Amino acid sequence: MSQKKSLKKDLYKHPDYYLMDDLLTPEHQLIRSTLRDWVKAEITPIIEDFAQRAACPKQLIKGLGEMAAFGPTIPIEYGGAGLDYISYGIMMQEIERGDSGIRSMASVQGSLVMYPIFTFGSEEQKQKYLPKLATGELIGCFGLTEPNHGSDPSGLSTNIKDAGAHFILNGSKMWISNAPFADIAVIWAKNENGIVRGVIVERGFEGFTTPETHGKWSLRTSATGELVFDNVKIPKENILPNAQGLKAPLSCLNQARFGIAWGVLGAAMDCYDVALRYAKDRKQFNKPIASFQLQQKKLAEMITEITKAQLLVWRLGVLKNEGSATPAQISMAKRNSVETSINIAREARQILGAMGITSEYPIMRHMMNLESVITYEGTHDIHLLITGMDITGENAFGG
Ligand code: TGC
Ligand code: FAD
Repeated sequence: MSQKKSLKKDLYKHPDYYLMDDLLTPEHQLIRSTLRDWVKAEITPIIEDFAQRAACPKQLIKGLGEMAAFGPTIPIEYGGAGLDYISYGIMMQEIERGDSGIRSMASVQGSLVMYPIFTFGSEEQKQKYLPKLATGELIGCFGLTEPNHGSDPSGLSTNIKDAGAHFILNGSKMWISNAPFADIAVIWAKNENGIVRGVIVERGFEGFTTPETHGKWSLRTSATGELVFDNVKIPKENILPNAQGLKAPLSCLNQARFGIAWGVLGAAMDCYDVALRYAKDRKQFNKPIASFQLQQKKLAEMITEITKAQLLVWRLGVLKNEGSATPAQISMAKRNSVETSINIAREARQILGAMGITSEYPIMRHMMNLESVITYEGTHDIHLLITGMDITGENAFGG
């Protein structure tokens, strides 16, 4: 794989219009500056090249582990960093400032693989998998979505049957991040009674394959694939003993959606930061384009929306630390942050004119990435319906 590095200087400095830094502890600020330096040194110089080639920069895995980006809130005794949720949010924000595909790799590992093993797993499963997942020695993926069930996972048809000495798993999953190279997969399947259970499937189990999905114009640095189970024998000790029902996988989504709500604002701030600098520098009609009212309107609206979203995710972080954040509050933040970010990316791209469509600048890559983020972990529409149901008490999902 190419190790081609760009010589461009990464000048990123995050906007902080309402002095949000005053709300962070010195530890939060240290985490942020450490991650930021790492992103500038390791992600920025290579990411455009990998995105152009639709390749996953797996060499970043070790560093992500060293930065504690895998499972930062998991207790230290299991290899995690034992940090609070604002630290987790800050980490995802810095990484996604670099690239949403790399943040995906980290948030799937921490929120969708380590979290369910930590929350629903046996002590043996925690000891066996969590420390290796924390360092990146093992990479995991999370299989909920199926070819015929995306927004409505309750209809999933992947199934496990008790065969005495072991379980037998059949079915398939689609659109799974990290699938093509994951060492383990946390899979959600129905048992004979139609109850959703979680199982840990290891690469190498006979009948388990992970074909890669090609041709994505979005999230090109993240490897996506299918998971196919053809009479796969699952050892009894690989079932998650404490996960029963759809609530278990949906509760994992809360963790990942929280990370996304913070994370995508990193992409938005990068777009704003680049566009502001470009607008001050670029002259047309003998004046910097930043002096034109139409460009100021774009930039002023961007910083307003970023500031509102920063406040919202910070408050959500406080509620999450207190253990009182509701799934519906997390949905609102995921939806708001992604909408804010995708709109900012689109406006920032226009400020750069033709330069905005090139890989000289990160904006078009962020913009394309966000088209996945607005769909995965619950689509934009689904999160709106979750808010609608929460405030009215009426379920508008149908079914
Ligand atoms: P519903 O009857 O509402 O719920 C079933 C049970 O689950 C509970 N529940 C939740 N619990 C915790 N957290 C949540 N977020 C929860 N949402 C629901 C609910 O209270 C109920 O509990 P109980 O005790 O009554 O049994 O289920 P439903 O079938 O009507 O569906 C509701 C809906 C549509 C909101 C849900 O299915 C949904 O969220 N759909 C979207 C699917 C989705 O987000 N998929 C994501 C797949 S993973 C992914 O995209 C990874 S991207 C990775 C990357 O970053 O690269
Ligand atoms: P559908 O559910 O078919 O929805 C299509 C459209 O219909 C959407 O606009 C939706 O909002 C709308 N719609 C659906 N139901 C309703 C309704 N009741 N009312 C109004 N509108 C509705 N999944 C995993 O399990 N693990 C992963 O690691 C993972 N990674 C992913 C990575 C990428 C790059 C992508 C793109 C997806 C990934 N997903 C993953 C899958 C993702 O969670 C699903 O794509 C998502 O939940 C939506 O499902 P769907 O694509 O089948 O769309």
